[in-house]
Amino acid sequence: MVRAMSRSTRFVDACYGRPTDCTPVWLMRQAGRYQASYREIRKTVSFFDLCQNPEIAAQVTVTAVDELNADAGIIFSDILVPVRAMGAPVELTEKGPQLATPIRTRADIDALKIIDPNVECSFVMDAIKQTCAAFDGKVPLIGFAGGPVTLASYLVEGGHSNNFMHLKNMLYADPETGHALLGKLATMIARHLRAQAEAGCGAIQLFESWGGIFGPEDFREFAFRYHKQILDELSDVKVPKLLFGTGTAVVLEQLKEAGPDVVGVDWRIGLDAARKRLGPDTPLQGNLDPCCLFMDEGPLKERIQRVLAQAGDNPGYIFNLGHGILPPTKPERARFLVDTVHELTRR
Ligand code: 1CP
Repeated sequence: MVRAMSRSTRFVDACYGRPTDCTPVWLMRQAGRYQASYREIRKTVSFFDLCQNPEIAAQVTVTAVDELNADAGIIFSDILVPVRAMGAPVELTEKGPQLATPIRTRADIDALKIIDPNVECSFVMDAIKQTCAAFDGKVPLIGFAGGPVTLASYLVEGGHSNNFMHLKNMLYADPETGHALLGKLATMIARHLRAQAEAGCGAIQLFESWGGIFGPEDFREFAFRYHKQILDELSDVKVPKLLFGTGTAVVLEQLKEAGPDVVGVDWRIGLDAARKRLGPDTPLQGNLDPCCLFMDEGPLKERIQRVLAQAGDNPGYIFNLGHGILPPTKPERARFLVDTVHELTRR
C-alpha cells in the first residue's frame, strides 16, 4: 500500500510518472455553467468582468475543487483573456467568444499589442495568488493558455468555426502573414504561462483545442513548431507542463516530441493505443467522453472502468475528460466520477 498523499503530491507525482496512492483526477472546465454556484454568480457579473475580478475568480476556482473533491484546481480565466489584453475585440455572446472585426490582415496582426502579462493580465496573477493562499499547499493550481492555432482560429474566424476556412486560407495562401500571427501569439503564450507559474501555479497546461484541423505535415508546420518553441522557452520553469489537443490522435507523436511532461488526449484514441505509440515513459491525461456524464451511475461506472483498464497500471496517468465538461451535466455525476476514480484506483 502506498502511504496516503496530499492532493498536491498525488497530482505532481503522476505528472512525472512517480507512484501515487490513487489515480489523481480533475476535469477540464470544472468551474462553469453546469454548477448552480457559478450560474448564481454570473447573474450579477459578466463573464470577462468575472475573469478580471481576482476575489471572485479565486472563489469560483476553489468552489469547483471543493464541490468535486478534485486533485487539482484550474485557475478561473479563459484562453481569450490575454488575447483581449493584446487589443483583440473579443466579447462573449450566446454563440461563445466572438470578434466584431476579425484579425485578417498583416496590419491587424501588427496592431496586436505585445503584452507583459504581469501588467496587462495582473488580475490573473492576483487570482492565482489568492487561490494558492486558499489551497495552502494542499491542492495544486493549474495555470493555462490556449495554443497558437486555437487562439488564431478565434481571431481570424471571428468566433467558433466548423471548417476553419479563413484561418486555413491565411496559413496556406499567405504563410508569411500566418506565421507572423502564430509567432506573436506563441511569444505571448510563453510569457503568460511563465507568469502564472511564477505567481504560484503548480502546473501549466497548453490547450490546443482546435489542433485537430490539420493533417500531419500542416500540423508540424503550424502547430508543433510553436508548441516546441513555447516549451523550449519554458525549460527553466520547474513545474509539470501538460499539452492537450482534441482530434490530435493522428499527430500524437508530435505532441510528445514538442516536449511536455504530460500528453493529454481525447476519446478518439484508446489510452492503451496512445501508450503503445508514445511508450511507457510519457505520462498521459484523459480521456472519458464528456457525454458519458449524461449516463446513469451504473453505465457511467462501466465507462470509467474501461478508461482505467486502458490506462493500465502505469503510474504516469491523470484521469480527466477527453474535453471540457458540458453545461447540461448534473454536478452530482461529476462528483460521482471523481469519487469513483479514487475508489477504483486506491492502492
Ligand atoms: O458564463 C459563461 O457563459 C462563460 C462560459 C465560459 C467559461 C466558464 C467560457 C467562455 N470560458 C470559461 C472558463 C474557461 N475557459 C476555463 C476555466 C474554467 C475551468 O476550466 O474550470 C478554461 C480552462 C477555459 C479554456 C477555454 N476557453 C478553451 C480551452 C478548453 C476547451 O474546452 O477546449 C477554449 C476553446 C475556450 C474558448 C471558450 N470560452 C468560452 C467558451 C464557451 C468557449 C468555447 C466556445 C467554442 O466552442 O468555441
